[in-house]
Amino acid sequence: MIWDRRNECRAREEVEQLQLERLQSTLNRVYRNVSFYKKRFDQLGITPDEIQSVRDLAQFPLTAKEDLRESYPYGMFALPLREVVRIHSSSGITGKPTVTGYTRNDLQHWSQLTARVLSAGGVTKDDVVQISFKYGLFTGAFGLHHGAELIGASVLPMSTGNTRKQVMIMQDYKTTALMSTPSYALLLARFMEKEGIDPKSLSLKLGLFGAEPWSESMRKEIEERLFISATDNYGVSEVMGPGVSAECEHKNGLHLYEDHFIPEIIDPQTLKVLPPGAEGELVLTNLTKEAFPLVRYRTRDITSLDYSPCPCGRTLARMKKVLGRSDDIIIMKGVNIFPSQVESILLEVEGVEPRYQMIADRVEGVDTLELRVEVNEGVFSDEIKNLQSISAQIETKLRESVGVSARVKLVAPESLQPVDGRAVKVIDRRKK
Ligand code: DLL
Repeated sequence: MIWDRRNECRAREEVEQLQLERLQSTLNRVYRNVSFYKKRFDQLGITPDEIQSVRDLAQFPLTAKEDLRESYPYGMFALPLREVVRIHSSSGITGKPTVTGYTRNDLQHWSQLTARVLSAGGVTKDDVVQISFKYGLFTGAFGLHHGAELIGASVLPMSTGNTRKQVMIMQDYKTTALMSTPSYALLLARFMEKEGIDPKSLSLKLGLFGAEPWSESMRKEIEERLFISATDNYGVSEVMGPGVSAECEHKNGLHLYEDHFIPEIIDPQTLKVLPPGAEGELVLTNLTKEAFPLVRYRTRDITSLDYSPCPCGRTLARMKKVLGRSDDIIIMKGVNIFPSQVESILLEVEGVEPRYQMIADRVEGVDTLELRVEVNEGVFSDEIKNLQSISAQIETKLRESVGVSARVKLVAPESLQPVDGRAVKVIDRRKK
């Protein structure tokens, strides 16, 4: 179902006209109220009035996560805290967290956006939605929670952890839609298999997953093991949280809510804007945010944009499924390794789960790569011979299909600790 037909199905010229008007007002606001932007614009000798078309945005400076860290915590807010009614922050796996604020209007927009996500994923007011994202400073749970209530679904604010209880609630309260990270969905599937619970005995029919990259093979695995239809949704806390883009029933790219965000794809090296279809880094500009609007924010996520019509009727640009962040790619002796490549390999190996962590290090000047992989419960207590054969299989597949040598270390089920319910897939100690 389309939640907001007027805004999700506009003609392209209308989308661009609306974006232009909102962009002019956003640029004026940040120029007046955020000293960081005033300084940047002045240095480049540009003023917000120079915007004549959406494409002129490319003349404006990019904003990076480091800029937000320098203004930590409230330096880049465009309004005084008096006007701010909610504060969230990102987990800060890679340093100090970044802080984001919302006015009352911002929260209303956010709920509308996540209601679009849920509707695109098939949720209606007849559904019982279990939100298994962490409630707290992380944007995931609260953002989706309000959208689900707006739709009129019955919301179970479960948060993360306590898998046994999650499954019990799912059985007893007849959950029909699960919202979580894809890796948590797989963990639930594994738990049910271990406990002899048949997923077909549940009422679950939909899974709306996001907050971390997951491949098509992972989607297939989750759909087959939980007997559900799984869709992807994407968001970034600095620009809003969940509610930036989401897949519809066609599962062919995520519709990006262009009436609230302008997407651009840039070459991460030259920083030049790339044409539709080209793969590069996603850059987002807020169009409606009052408390904390960002101009050309570098997400570091690698994707491409497709403006062709979708059979669902939405006219919004679609972004390709994000398979990795530019800073999650490990480069070993010149070979780029995406976490999604490792995930696909692990899904082919019997006895292990696609729950893993890549650790790159430099020992006496030589780069080393260790791949820690969680094995299934049954396999963990198996003979050493079997474990060795599993490690060897993974090492061979990595060498043959990715072209890198890694030391594979099999670890106990659930021993790789997530942060905010999200798997930490890459640790690069060489960067220190
Ligand atoms: O993860 C917001 C969110 C919550 C989105 C729940 C969807 C569902 P952050 O904590 O700021 O915000 O993390 C943002 O997570 O730059 C991507 O690298 C990654 N990410 C988020 N969604 C997806 C996705 C939330 N669907 C960062 N596919 C982003 C791939 C994703 N990566």
